Formats: sequence, C-alpha cells, structure tokens
Amino acid sequence: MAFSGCEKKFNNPVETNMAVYQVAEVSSFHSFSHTLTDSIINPSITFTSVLDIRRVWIEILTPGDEKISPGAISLYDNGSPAAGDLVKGDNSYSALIIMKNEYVNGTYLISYFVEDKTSAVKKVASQTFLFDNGKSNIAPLILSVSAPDTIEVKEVPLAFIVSATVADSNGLKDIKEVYFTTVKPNQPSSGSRTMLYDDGNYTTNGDGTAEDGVFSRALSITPENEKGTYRFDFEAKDRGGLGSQAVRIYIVVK
Ligand SMILES: [Ca+2]
Ligand SMILES: [Ca+2]
Repeated sequence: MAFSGCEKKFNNPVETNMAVYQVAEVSSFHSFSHTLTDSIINPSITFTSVLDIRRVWIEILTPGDEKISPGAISLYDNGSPAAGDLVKGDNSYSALIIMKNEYVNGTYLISYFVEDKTSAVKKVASQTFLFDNGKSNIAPLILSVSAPDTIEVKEVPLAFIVSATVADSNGLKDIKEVYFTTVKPNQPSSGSRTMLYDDGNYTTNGDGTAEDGVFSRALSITPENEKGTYRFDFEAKDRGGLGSQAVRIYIVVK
C-alpha cells in the first residue's frame, strides 16, 4: 500500500488577492502513515495571517470526480492529534483523512476552501496526488459486444447503438474507459478512439442504465458513407493502466 508519484512541494494559491489571509504553504505527501488495510493522509495548509479566517475545509475528488465524503472535511489549527495538527495556533490547519483501500487507484484532487469573517468563501489552493490502494490490479474484461451485423442505409441517415458489457475484478469504478477503433472498407485503421458511455444517457449515448457495466454509444451512418465491411475493435482500460483483450466485430454496410 503506497502513495506514488507524489507532487513536488506544492504551493499554488489561487484567488487570494482580495483576502487578508494569504496562503503560505500547502502540504505535500512525501510522507504518510499507513495501516494494514487503510492509508492515512495529512493535508494541511498554512496561512501568513489568520485574523479574518472563520473556517477552513477541503473537498477530495476521486479520479471519477466524486467526493470521497459527502460533506466538507474540516481542517483545524487546534493542536489536536486527531486532526494531525502538531501545534495549536501556528496558522497551519490540518486534518487526518483515511484513504480506504476500497478507493479506486488514480489521481485524486484536493481543493482547499476558506470562509472569512464576512462569510465570503474562496477556494484558495488545490493539489493532486496519486493513490495506490495496494490491491493487486486485475485487467478489465469485455464480456460481450452488442452491435448490428448488417446495416442497410437507404435515403436517410440510420441510427444504431453499439454496446460493450465490461467487468473488472476491482469493481466497475476501476474501469476508466471503454472505446472502439474502426477500420473502414479498404482503408488502414484510423487509430482514433470513439468512447462508449455508462452514464444512463439514452438520448445522447444510447445507454439505458447508468453504472451497470454496459457501455454504449449511439452512432449514425448516412447514405454517403462508404459501403462495405467495417471492422470495430473494442477495448477497455482500468485506472491502474491495464487493458482488456480487444474484441473484434464486423458490421456490413449495404
Ligand atoms: Ca482492474
Ligand atoms: Ca449502462
């Protein structure tokens, strides 16, 4: 269980020009403690002055842009070991955060917020870190692909849906992306990827149910598209960087 590829000493205050408080330093994760099952991070932020600060907190977003906890995570300058704060009143605010080993691998984003005594709230800094949950990673698997065998295009564009059912032993949230590449009749592969979505947006992407492991894409073909056999290679990649075996299908356009 380890954090890897930590950011360098990080110090990127933003939007502090109007405030009395100024960010002096933001923590970096060169050192961390960990237990057998979970890891602990100790984000902290130090200000040059705290006279007009009422409250300091952070939000942590997962690689999937979800908060790791529903509410704000308060930072304290109270000298409390429970907050990982070493010295009370030294203008450095801290928290101890448990990074559970069920969290997905990847880059997490911490945003630091301050509310001042006029109740104005500002995001004052942010940082990213790479989290390795210590579980052995297993490559995703494309279980099946659904697509028409043959499409007959008449006068008007024809819409159709392709979808891939994908599994990952580390959980569906470990799946970073599912895509296909195509080879048109009598042409080399373009290599460009078309993403499939598991967002439940049927209108835009043709996906019936969000987060069920079925990744979909609505496509359309016009009478102007070349007739012949199109090759589709579907692949999935997980957040640990492992890829599935490609699944190849052919669609005949008449
Ligand atoms: Ca995996
Ligand atoms: Ca779906």
